[in-house]
Amino acid sequence: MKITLENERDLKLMANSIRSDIMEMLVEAKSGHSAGPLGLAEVYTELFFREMNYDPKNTHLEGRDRFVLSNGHVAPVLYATMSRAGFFPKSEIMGLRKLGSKLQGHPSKKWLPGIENSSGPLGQGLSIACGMALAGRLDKKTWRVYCAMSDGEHDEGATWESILFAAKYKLDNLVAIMDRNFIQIDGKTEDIMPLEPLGKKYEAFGWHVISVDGHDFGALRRALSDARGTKGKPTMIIANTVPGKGVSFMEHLYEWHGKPPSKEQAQAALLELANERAKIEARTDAKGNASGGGKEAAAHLDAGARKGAAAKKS
Ligand SMILES: Cc1ncc(C[n+]2csc(CCOP(=O)(O)OP(=O)(O)O)c2C)c(N)n1
Ligand SMILES: [Mg+2]
Repeated sequence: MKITLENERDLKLMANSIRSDIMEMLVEAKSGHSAGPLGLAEVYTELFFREMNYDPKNTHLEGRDRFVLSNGHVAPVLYATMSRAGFFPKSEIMGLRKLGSKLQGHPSKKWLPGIENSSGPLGQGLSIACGMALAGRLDKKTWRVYCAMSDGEHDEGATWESILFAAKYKLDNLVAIMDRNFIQIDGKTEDIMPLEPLGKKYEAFGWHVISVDGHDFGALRRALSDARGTKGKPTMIIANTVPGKGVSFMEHLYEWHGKPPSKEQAQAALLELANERAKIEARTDAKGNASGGGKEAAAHLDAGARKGAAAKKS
């Protein structure tokens, strides 16, 4: 059964837990990507704990929505989210990048149930998502396709071919969510290969475009609902995110694109995330509840950021 979180406070706690998991996985693996995954915690929480229809225990469920990850290097955020969502036990996340593990450095559908497409080479996900969306339409299915992409992979020509294709076939069962964090592997996107005005380019190609703060659950919710109601066009949600979000010494720096934290840096990051968690926990929601619903999810919120304090001593 899918775990659904409706309460903003529970969603924020989940994103915070996912960030802590990412730091724990990366310091254990001693390699991997920090900035992109940290910046995507809210987007993945919104997609997996509110928006998409799926069953983590029945990954071949015919009517499931299809999640296609294009920028496979952000695997840590996907794995942390999937383990919290119940696809596999949290204890397995420490297998990241280890030989024989389900959690390869880039997601592999061969090894991890629930992965729809293997990824790593950038610029391929949108074309895979287009094919799935067209197939779903031809088969008169009601499931939708969610394609997670990055800004840097717009340097790949194949991305633009699939943008054309999706518009031509009016794939309104397809929504792409772009991690617009303005960084790529070795610099800022606008220095390496300027992309702006990116939203206008998509519009000119025939897409419905929505630009949102990628850390705002309300805005993400509205954008996804807008996409569901849009007919005759694919939708691009440009999620403006802060790379490295939540770990102050990583934020906005492309140098953290593909680097894991050292042991000391991970301890500092986990402490910062634990402090943020305490602040979220202290807040009440609009209705004055300390926490609404999300009991099953709360069971998953055990280790994660709470380990921050413990990490201080090791
Ligand atoms: C086809 C291809 N070319 C190059 C790479 C190497 N590469 C891995 S990540 C990356 C940067 C892409 O930018 P973006 O996805 O925006 O990175 P982020 O925001 O996560 O730092 C590059 C060039 C790749 N994976 N695939
Ligand atoms: Mg980027």
